[in-house]
Amino acid sequence: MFVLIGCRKADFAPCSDHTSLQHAFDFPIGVAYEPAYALSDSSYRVISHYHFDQWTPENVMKWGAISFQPETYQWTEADAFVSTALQAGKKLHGHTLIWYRQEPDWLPFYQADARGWEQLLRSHIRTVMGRYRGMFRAWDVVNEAFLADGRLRPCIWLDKLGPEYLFIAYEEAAKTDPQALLFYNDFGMEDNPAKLRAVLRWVDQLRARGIRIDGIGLQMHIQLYYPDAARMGKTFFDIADHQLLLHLSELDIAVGDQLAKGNGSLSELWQKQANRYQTVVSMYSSLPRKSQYGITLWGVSDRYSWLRTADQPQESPLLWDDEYQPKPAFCALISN
Ligand code: 9MR
Repeated sequence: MFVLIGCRKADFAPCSDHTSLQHAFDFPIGVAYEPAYALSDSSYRVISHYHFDQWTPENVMKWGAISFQPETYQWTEADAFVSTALQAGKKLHGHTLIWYRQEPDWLPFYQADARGWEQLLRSHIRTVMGRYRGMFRAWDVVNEAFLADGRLRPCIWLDKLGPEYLFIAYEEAAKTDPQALLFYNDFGMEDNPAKLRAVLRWVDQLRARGIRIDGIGLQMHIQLYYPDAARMGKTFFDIADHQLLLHLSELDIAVGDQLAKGNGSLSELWQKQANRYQTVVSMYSSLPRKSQYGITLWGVSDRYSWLRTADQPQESPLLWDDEYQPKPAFCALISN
């Protein structure tokens, strides 16, 4: 295994963002896209179009966002997202069909026997993937199904169908859109061998049953000093060695904890963040080409990051600052 760590420690001088990020890499560079921001904020719109060649819907295609009554769907926003993306020539990464969060409000009250629950699971996957068949490069079929200790996360599907729900989901997805790549997406695996082992064992079980899965999404909501770079690099190669595509699917690098501890000014931490971004991207670039599905940033500007909260008002994990100035992290990536 060959891993490049912290190859460049110099400060990153300010740079312009006239050069498009997507052209700096041999693999797609994606972004989590939120149509509401694009409507109200032209800088958001311009950057997401100019710098990224793949879009993941940050929220608008989650089950709870498209279904307000049992087995009925409200497609307006999802359709608009898909057509905007396709008109702009973007690749589409579907997110997410089955997740224990952002589920429809009606789901816990749904009445059915086990067969009925299986039908519901299958019909949701068929309905959403089928509507956009051939339009998506890939889907996160199931999101966050495993716990840190490698057991399956309690959720309504585990409750109603047992572990079989995971096999049903991938079987239905493969049948519905044979062209789309099928991913399993989760957090924390980059630093948790027990969780990674459990997921890879389950991949083997899927394959033993002839059910297709093509890749793993490591969300990569990471911090400046955690997880350890070498461990992350090892995880990248473990996934590639398992004949799976690797997607760094929700990358952002938080600095808020270091700021709160007084471990540097914001501008010092942003330089460290730039180095850390460069380390992650260098490790990813050293994977075999056939394993590289792409890297997706979980947002454009710090101002809308999901990590920006009342407790962390200065949290700034992304490549553009609140005023849409490119940060050192952008400059590091563009000069990779
Ligand atoms: O970024 C998303 C945020 O806007 C939503 O409020 C949140 C709801 O749970 O989901 C965020 O995205 C999540 C993603 O869909 C799955 N992985 C974790 C992400 C951050 O919570």
